[in-house]
Amino acid sequence: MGIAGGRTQRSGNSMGKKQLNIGLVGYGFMGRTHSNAFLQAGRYFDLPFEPVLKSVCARNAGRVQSFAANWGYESWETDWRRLIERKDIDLIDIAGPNDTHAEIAIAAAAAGKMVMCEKPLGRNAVESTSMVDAVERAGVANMVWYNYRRVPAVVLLKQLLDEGRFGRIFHYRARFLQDWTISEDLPQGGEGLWRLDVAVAGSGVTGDLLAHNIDTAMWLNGPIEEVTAMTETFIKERRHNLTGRVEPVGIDDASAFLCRFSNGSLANFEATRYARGHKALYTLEINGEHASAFWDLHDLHRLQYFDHRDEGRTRGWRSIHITDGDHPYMKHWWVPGLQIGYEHTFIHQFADFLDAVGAGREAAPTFRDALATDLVTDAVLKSAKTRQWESIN
Ligand code: SOE
Repeated sequence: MGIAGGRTQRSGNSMGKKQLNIGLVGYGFMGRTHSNAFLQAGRYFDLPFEPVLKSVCARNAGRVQSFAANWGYESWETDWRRLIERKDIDLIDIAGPNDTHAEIAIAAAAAGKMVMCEKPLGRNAVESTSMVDAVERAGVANMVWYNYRRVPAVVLLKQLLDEGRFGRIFHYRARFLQDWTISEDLPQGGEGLWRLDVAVAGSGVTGDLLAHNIDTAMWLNGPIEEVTAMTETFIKERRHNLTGRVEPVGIDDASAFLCRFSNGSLANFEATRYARGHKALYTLEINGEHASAFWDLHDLHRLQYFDHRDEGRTRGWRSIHITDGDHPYMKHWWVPGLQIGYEHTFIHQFADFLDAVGAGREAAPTFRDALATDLVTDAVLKSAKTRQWESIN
């Protein structure tokens, strides 16, 4: 039969490139999305560095070891301090629960590492400010994983807005609807459920879901000036997984706010984990003088676009299928007509981060950009308490 064999280099694309050694902290849902991005980015994008999955860190030795084996990390650690001390790590990526972000990011920056952090940056703007100070003082590259900025349809919308096609903007509206915490029997705290524990998460849907809506909104439509909000905690007590006791619930289960952007447009935002039937329904709509657009995460490869300047008889909402080579990012993927999904947003974000680092540019959203989002979420939570309009500092 005589089929000849051969040796494989690590990756054709990355041969001869400087290696960039990654140390990941956390191996939950986000640890997996980030690891997939580290593995895939160099296969589809011409990166300035060769990403190397050097080490992964988490407290449970058995599980971190099998995570490392599954994703191809060269080594594993159980103490993040040890990971940061390692001379062979260039980039620390933080994918653990929100209460771990600040301490790890600050220590990583002080050690001169690049830092990437899962959203939200801190549990509140005070914590985030200390993280911004740390990376800026150290002068290290930094970025926060607000991945929905990297959906091709959302990037196309950004391009259309920047080209001025919408004219003056009047309205922006966004929602993030889920239904996974409706049961009273669901405990709070511990692995997988730390999002319900206010001490760990910082807040409920405001920091977890609205933060995404706000990050995208400010990227597309500019700064928010003032907000008025309401929040609700529908289930007031839940058993805590770590103490075994029934304890008060401190997070917001639902959160909605009205706001005014600096460009004069009016907006409303809503997030909840109590919208039965909706699993991760992130929607946004923008209405301008000449055009409107609508996007929906459950149909993420489409942008709905209406342009009033179209000829009257055929004017209507266009459903643009974002799969062509001239659409953002799409030339790196399959052939026109074939879609990509959620995981690709992380791959795009990591490729953009490396490009920026290679070119000596900032990689957005930076820690400072993410702090701007936390200032809005803090104001939303404050306004829900004071029942007053709150301005954003
Ligand atoms: C919560 O369920 C969650 O996983 C968020 O934490 C993510 O940021 C969001 O993208 C999807 O929903």
